[in-house]
Amino acid sequence: MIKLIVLIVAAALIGFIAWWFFGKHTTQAVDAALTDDTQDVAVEVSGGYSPSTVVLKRGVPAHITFNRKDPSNCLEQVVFPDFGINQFLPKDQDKVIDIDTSKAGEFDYACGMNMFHGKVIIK
Ligand SMILES: [Cu+2]
Repeated sequence: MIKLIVLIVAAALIGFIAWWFFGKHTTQAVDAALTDDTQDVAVEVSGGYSPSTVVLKRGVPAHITFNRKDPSNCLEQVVFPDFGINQFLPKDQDKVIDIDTSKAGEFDYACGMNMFHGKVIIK
């Protein structure tokens, strides 16, 4: 009987954790604001990337404006390995990064030490 209760509690806990992570991922995707020939989205860097996922439209030149509020030197660099981008983010300043949207897909980016992660979805 005790084993059954432990099993049920464990299953409920796993379910909760899965829901927590899944829920977080879906709410944090933000579409870029689209004008005639460009699209823009802002990402705040503070203990991670917010929003952590941005959605861009394929074929439209895109700019992601990073603004780093975080004083740690961990997040002062942003690396997009798929695009060959490795940029320094000055603190409390907008840093615009151009993204090549010619190819659709999901592209991860990270801080210089690969500890914090964000994602760009081009579709
Ligand atoms: Cu880091």
